[in-house]
Amino acid sequence: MAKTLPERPRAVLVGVQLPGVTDEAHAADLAELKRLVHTLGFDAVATLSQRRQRLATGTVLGSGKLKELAALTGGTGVIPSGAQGKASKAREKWEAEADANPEAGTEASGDTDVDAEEPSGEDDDAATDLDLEATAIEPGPKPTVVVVDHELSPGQLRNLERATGAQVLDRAGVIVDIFHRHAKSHEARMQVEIARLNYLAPRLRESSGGSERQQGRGSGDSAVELDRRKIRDRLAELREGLAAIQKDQDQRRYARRDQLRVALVGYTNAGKSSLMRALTGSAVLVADQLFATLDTTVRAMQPETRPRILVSDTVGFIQKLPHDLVASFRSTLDEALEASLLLYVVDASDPTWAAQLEVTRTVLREIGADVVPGRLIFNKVDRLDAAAREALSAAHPEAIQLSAHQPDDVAMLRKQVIAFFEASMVEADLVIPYARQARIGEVYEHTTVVSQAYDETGSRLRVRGLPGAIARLTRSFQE
Ligand SMILES: Nc1nc2c(ncn2[C@@H]2O[C@H](COP(=O)(O)OP(=O)(O)OP(=O)(O)O)[C@@H](O)[C@H]2O)c(=O)[nH]1
Ligand SMILES: [Mg+2]
Repeated sequence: MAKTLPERPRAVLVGVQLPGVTDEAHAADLAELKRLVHTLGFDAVATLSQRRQRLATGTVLGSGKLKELAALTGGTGVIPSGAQGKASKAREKWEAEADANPEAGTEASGDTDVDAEEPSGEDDDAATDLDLEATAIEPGPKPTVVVVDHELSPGQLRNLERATGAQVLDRAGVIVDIFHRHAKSHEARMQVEIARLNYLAPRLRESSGGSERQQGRGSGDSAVELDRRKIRDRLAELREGLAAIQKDQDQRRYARRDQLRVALVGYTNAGKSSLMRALTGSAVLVADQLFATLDTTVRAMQPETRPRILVSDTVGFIQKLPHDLVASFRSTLDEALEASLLLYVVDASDPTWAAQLEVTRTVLREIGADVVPGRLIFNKVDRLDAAAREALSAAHPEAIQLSAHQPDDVAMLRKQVIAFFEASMVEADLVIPYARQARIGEVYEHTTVVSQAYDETGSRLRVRGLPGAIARLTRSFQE
């Protein structure tokens, strides 16, 4: 779907293995970052990894490793001290204040700033820095992008850019950019723009052209301040627009409240959209990339049941999802909150599936959706051998194993979903007065009609449905 660009930018990945992070978890983190970077359209041509007690405050990496990184990208490997460094620190301080109080913080001056150069010793303890591997790089032009697997402060980001001469992105920045590219609906685009502006605002700086800088820092800061104000206005505008859309959706959701709803939730790339397609016959996007889906789609399960069962496809999760993004997709996830059944879709062929499931559970717990009944679905078992499948069912006998690509498996899942709803249904009698026969369709929409008889008051229906739906129908026909 994405156009192939003539030349993909080359990127170096940077990761620090902190105490308590196992080799496997660290490697999996970097492998996932590589996929994210690839989804964004870059080629990851080298990975620089270092074991440290903590992230270096100035540049994440120790000075030796930083030089190694700069050698790959053609940078100096040091953070220039002096005017530029000071200005940057001043801005950093000012921005930190502005973050704490968005309405204030224009008057900070650079006079009392310390040098931007990282204090030697403390963060550069050679004894605690271990090179995990020699840096191998694929042959070709010098990489122009550095992607760090940690959240960078605006100051760290700038220091790294100065030292490497490359464009620097952190993990959150990569994810925000992917969301920005993949958002399709008006709503998703607004949500992503809010997250993006929130992410970018503290990272704003004057253009590196130098003209502003020559005019003195004061004018540079006010240019930034102007941009900031624009961002604040735009954010207010977006929030207003979003609130209007969401009101609309709340109404639509309210209209669906009596329907049987099941939501597909899980880590990105687990196969949610594939299952959505298979269960509903809808043409939602399926792609071997991260965050292919950003919009919630709701479709009736096919072949259609009476009453219909609605299936929703939702945005995928990832570890270290930027907080703003989670917040902005909260309304999308309301879909999951309102479902009567959650299908936790797991890519069983991914060795890190358990950690991925934990991430999913954590986010859903945060929005309060953990009280919704759920079933664990091991997808992609076509990639497992018999022994692995057996081990999986021994450890998780309650889970459903399937492949979204296997029609028989999907038919079995459909039956299980129907059985779930059947189990929570009750039988009741509804009397529809002759004067209200025109609305009899509502009964068929929300319940299964077992039998129908007529008497002097109207038609008498024996129905099966969810207790809530039956209560509402009874009330509505009595009024
Ligand atoms: N082998 C195999 N591949 C599968 C299966 N289900 C999905 N896939 C593949 O996995 C990739 C991701 O599938 P999607 O359905 O887009 O995953 P998703 O969970 O919707 O991902 P996001 O929308 O990015 O969160 C695609 O390349 C699918 O073809 C399966 O059962 N077996
Ligand atoms: Mg999807």
